[in-house]
Amino acid sequence: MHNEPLEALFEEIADLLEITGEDAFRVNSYRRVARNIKNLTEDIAEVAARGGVADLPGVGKSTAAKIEQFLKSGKIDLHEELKAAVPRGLPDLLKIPGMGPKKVAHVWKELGVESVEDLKKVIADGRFAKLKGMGEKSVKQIAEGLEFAEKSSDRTPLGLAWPLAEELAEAMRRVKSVRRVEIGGSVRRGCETIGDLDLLCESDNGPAVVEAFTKLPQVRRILASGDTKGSIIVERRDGGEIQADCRVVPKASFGAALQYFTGSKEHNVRLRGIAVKKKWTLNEWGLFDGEKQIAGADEAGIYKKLGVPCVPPEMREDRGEFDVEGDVLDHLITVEDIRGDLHMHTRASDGTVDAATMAQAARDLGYEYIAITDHSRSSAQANGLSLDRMWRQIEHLRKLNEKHDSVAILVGCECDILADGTLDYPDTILAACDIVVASVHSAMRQEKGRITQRVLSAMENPFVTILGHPTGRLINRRAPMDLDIPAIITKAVETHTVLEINSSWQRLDLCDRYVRMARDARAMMSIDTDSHATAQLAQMKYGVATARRGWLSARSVLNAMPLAAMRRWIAKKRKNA
Ligand code: DGT
Ligand code: CA
Ligand code: CA
Ligand code: ZN
Repeated sequence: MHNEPLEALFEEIADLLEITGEDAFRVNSYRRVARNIKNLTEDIAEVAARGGVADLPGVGKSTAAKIEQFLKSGKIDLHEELKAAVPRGLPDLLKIPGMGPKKVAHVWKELGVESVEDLKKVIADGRFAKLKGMGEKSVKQIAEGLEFAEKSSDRTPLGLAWPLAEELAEAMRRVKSVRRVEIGGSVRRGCETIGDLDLLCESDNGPAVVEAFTKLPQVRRILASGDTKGSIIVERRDGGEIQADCRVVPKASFGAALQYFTGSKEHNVRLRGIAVKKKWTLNEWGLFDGEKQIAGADEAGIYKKLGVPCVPPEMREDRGEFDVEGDVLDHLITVEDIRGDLHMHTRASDGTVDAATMAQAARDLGYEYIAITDHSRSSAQANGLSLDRMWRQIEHLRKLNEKHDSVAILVGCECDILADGTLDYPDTILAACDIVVASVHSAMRQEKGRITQRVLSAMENPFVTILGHPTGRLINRRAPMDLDIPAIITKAVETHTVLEINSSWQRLDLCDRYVRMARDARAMMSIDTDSHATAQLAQMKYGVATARRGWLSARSVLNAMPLAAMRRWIAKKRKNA
């Protein structure tokens, strides 16, 4: 797929143009092209092959030529020229929350800032704050953003890492002499970000397997190539890169190696401790009583022999998993438990297809029901629906539901929680919906007491079913809101309000630790994709992985309930209206 790197390239061109002071019209035209490429359902290379590039919305002759050049050479001249005209470290500043292209240009021209290091200096010595047009608030925000950017690493989000790991595993499965391939490490544990990919191959011919691994078409660079282990750098879908390790193990040790290289390190330390107490040793080759191997060919056999439950990978974090009751493991939520998706957008607001298309895609996934939850009127940047348009949307969705008998379409909205804690739609509209997702999209930097109170008061509304992406964080890009999470969880239980696990891999919000807290408090949760296109419905597995990391059982997931039970659950809160 060429779309994502090309989208990123056009975005970067727009950023660089803006930094160099190009007029807004030209900058925006590149941003529009980037967005259109992102929303394509077909690979841009295929569009080009059938001569369709010039017909794409917003693409004129010169842009079409740039796309053709990219497809031929992976580069665009304008991009190269712009990069040469702007200091190398400058685009990095754009990654700092609060630093848009205009501000970057400003500090570059006025203070000679050419890198993140330079920016830190001028913030520390106070010159940044004295700059014309820099409000006290934005200086504070940028200083905080800088701190966040330092902490949020270059780890790869799960949504980019997991498909890539599967692609590599699939390729290795086709290698002769490889009998079995499994993904280990943090991907198998479903962690929200990934340091590197870990693959295990069962084979008796290590060198041949390692050689095949280092010759995969995905390889950008080879880091190491030994008799039983290879390390490579592969390209990510977004143009970035990530390391992948491949280890070759014999059949008798495959389970032990899989257990060892799945981790986490902390979980493994505990497990080894349990073995030591029995006077055994556990390592990546097996479980041993003296010289004798007593387990190791399969993973479950090791746990069994040690007398502890076979903990699912997502729970292997040394968070009490060895003392877990069997019941927790029996009911741990799976993707198959999911019966519907309760948060998604259509073309009516900022989605890419209409509700009928979404319903069709949901049916193909085997869902019983979906809720269409487009944005409310204050989300202007997301084309939120005015009162008028929302009334018509309700009517439209009701009719559509009557026509569709294979998937129940619930009428919903994603209603903004405004800065003062009131809701963006009057109760008349909310009452006319079957389901309401309430979310914060603005004024996210209010201080803790205020923003918590704001969310709590929205949860009091009897028509608010689900609190959407509760903390508002974007992984590696935006810090969570400063919320009192225990207070939110308590209120959720008290008011019969559902807490969302937003499955979009950019969000995964609530995160695993908060899911665990909510679960322990017996709050109800929903796992939704917040899809803006049909393909995004498949992101459900990231939310489910997060739920499993929070030990969530299917019984505490609203959209694991059959339709009628789910409706009853929603109705219970509404009775208080
Ligand atoms: P990552 O890659 O940072 O997202 O996290 P992991 O968990 O995939 O870590 P990684 O790739 O360094 O190692 C994979 C697994 O191998 C890790 O979860 C546990 C195991 N492992 C690696 N190094 C050690 C070690 O020094 N001691 C122990 N007990 N286990 C280790
Ligand atoms: Ca790893
Ligand atoms: Ca590794
Ligand atoms: Zn939202």
